[in-house]
Amino acid sequence: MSTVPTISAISVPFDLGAGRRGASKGPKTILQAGLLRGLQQMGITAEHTGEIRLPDDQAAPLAAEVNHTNLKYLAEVVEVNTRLAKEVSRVVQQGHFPLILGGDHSIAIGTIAGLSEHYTNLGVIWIDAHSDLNTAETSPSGNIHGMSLAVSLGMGHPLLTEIQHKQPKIKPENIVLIGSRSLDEGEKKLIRSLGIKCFTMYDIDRKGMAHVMQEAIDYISAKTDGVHLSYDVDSLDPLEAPGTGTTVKGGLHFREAHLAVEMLAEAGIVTSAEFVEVNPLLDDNNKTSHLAVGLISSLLGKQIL
Ligand code: Z70
Ligand code: MN
Ligand code: MN
Ligand code: MN
Repeated sequence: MSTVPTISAISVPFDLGAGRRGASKGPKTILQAGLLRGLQQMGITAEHTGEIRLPDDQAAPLAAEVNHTNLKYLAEVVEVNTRLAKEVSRVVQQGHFPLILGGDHSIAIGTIAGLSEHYTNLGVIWIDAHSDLNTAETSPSGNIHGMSLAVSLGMGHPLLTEIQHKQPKIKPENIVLIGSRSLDEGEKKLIRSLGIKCFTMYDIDRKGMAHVMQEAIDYISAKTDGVHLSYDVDSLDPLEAPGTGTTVKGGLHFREAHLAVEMLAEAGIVTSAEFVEVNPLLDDNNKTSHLAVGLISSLLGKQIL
């Protein structure tokens, strides 16, 4: 018997937070790659609670009201994340483990908003080539998937930071960034000024992934009452994960990416997770969707022997 709680997978087929379309097809291909069957074979009870959908008719009035900002698709991002926050909160209330399948990384706004209702010191492990710490003022693109961590810290448009009312949702000292290698100037300033723990690719090469993960686990488990893993597949090297919208070379190898989640499984600290930015339109034979299934399985306890 597994000690893992019941997993409630939530699909978020949304990609308007990203610069290119296709991540909305991620949840379906991850499920088609055999996610639930694989978890059930591990002895885990896993269910799919359904999709968070964006109604085309409801976003329009809000869009008219906010279209003066340089935040692309703000109204749609607000709508989908408001719905996601409620669903994530419901799943936690039920005592299940929320497993969110993206979708672009803007959906971390709703995930973390929903989680924050249940934790006073939520830890966040953010595995990503990027830090997603831009605001409207620092963003080079206007794409909200590059702002989701800043929003969760209470920085950004009030329509985003006030989802689920409590703001900020997380504290800078409860965040760990892992795999960073493409940071904008404003993001670097913020990481330094807030003292956010950041393990860049330099640190991973210098110390090794096992060392970095142990430091990250010790750092975050000392002061948090829950840990959310936000896993952007563009943290991996493009050779391993070609199916994502913003590939950055020099990323995590297959083995490092798996070791990270295997060590988290061993530590037993993760209370929720999301896997984002899988873009099947850019993929090679669903390689990236299968990779995501492997990472999720390892996170939830799958071992080699
Ligand atoms: C850049 C921006 C980003 C993901 C790209 C890129 C952000 N820093 N995030 N892909 N997942 O536009 O803000
Ligand atoms: Mn139940
Ligand atoms: Mn990201
Ligand atoms: Mn990224």
